[in-house]
Amino acid sequence: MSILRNEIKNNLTQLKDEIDQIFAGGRDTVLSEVTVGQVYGGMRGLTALVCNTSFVDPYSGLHIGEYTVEELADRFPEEIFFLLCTGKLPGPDFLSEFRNELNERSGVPQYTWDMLRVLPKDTHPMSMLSLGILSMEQESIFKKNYLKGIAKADYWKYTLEDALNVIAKLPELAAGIYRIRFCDGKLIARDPELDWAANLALMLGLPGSGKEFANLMRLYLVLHCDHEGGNVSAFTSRVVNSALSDLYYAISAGLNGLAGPLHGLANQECLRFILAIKEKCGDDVDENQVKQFVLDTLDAGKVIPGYGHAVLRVTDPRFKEFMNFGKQYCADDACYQIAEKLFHVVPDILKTYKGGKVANPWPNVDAASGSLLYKFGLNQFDFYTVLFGVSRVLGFCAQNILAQGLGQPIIRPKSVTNKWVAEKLMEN
Ligand code: NMX
Ligand code: MLT
Repeated sequence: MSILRNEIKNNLTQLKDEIDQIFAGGRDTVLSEVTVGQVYGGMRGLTALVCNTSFVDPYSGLHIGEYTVEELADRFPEEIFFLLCTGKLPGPDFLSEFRNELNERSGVPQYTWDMLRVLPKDTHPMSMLSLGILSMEQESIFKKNYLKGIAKADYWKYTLEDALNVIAKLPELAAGIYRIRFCDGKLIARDPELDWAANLALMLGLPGSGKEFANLMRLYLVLHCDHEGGNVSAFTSRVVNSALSDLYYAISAGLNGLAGPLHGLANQECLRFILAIKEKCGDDVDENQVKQFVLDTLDAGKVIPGYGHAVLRVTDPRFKEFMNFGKQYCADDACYQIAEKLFHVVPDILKTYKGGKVANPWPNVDAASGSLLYKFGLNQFDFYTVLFGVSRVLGFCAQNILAQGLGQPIIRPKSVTNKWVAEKLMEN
């Protein structure tokens, strides 16, 4: 942990210097103007946040530090967490130090399991994940120390403690939710010799899952880790933590946002969509049939899951990485092939749909991942967003650690009424 903590400290020093220079260069410089359309339109395109863990370029996608998705796809999620927090990839000693750290902090409390086991049988796994994290809130190191009195400059250190405690328990918690909700409820013990993703793969206990599935989990947990600061879940988590609600509250809140079908739940919707095509048209469905299915879906007033994005204006590089994995391991799989066919037909349809209103007709991260999980026997779609959540917690943690380290204030933008806007228009 000392390697990580020292490097976060160095990163914070550098970020603070950069901010000092920015402020010296013009604290009052206008970065972005806001239109009436943006105020009523989900603040799309409004530049009003700083997030130093990652950046999404509309045309080249996610960048973490200096790296693109393509450059990070072979890494371990643990290394990505280090990168999110420090701006650089770790040296050779980090992984073993971090594994020891997580081993020491692992172990979901019995009261969390007891609580999860008494929930109604049809509770959504995302509710279970969010509740599972929230149930451990009273363990927060930040909260305990805040009550005793700590210096603002040290908030990030206690936030880091909470982050490590949650990250250590996450694979166990997620896999346990799967076993309780969809299997016989018997939990599988973690293996202290394995990495974070391989442990998750092990504890899910899918019959016949081997190295390839562990590799898919590793890729999955890398690709979903962070997507700058304005996406629903990360922003929610940051807003909650900005009130100094500890990370357990902030993570649970962020996960609640991720559970929406326009955000993280789209991955389960994508597989449902693919299976509906398969059921209607069979395994050998041709592109014309896929096209018709898409048009019928749009005519019914529904969105095409896995397509479109608030920021991206190209095919999501994360989608490309999943498709590359699929080409290698699932090329003959009917669901993977339907995902490919959708990629061939959907963008052209969305380009002209609603008079070209869809800002981005290209696939996002969710369009392919479900078909790969399904191929490996993970056929409970309700569980897919939990995997997204396990990975995205890395981003929530890193964003909040850095924000605390930079002493960022409570987030509280100004809202106005229709009357106020109308009067403003009259003035112009
Ligand atoms: N299928 C049909 N219509 C769409 C789609 C789509 N995939 N994407 C956008 N539109 C519509 C959108 O509903 C809106 O229509 P209206 O004005 O009638 O309400 C219009 O196009 C303009 O929306 P955009 O500005 O293109 O998109 P916005 O930034 O508001 O929303 C998404 C972005 C991602 C919410 C939207 O593209 C969508 O609903 N996609 C499908 C769901 C999805 O894949 N979500 C996952 C996103 C990634 N993630 O994991 O979080
Ligand atoms: C994400 O990964 O959070 C999604 O692509 C949504 C977003 O960035 O708005």
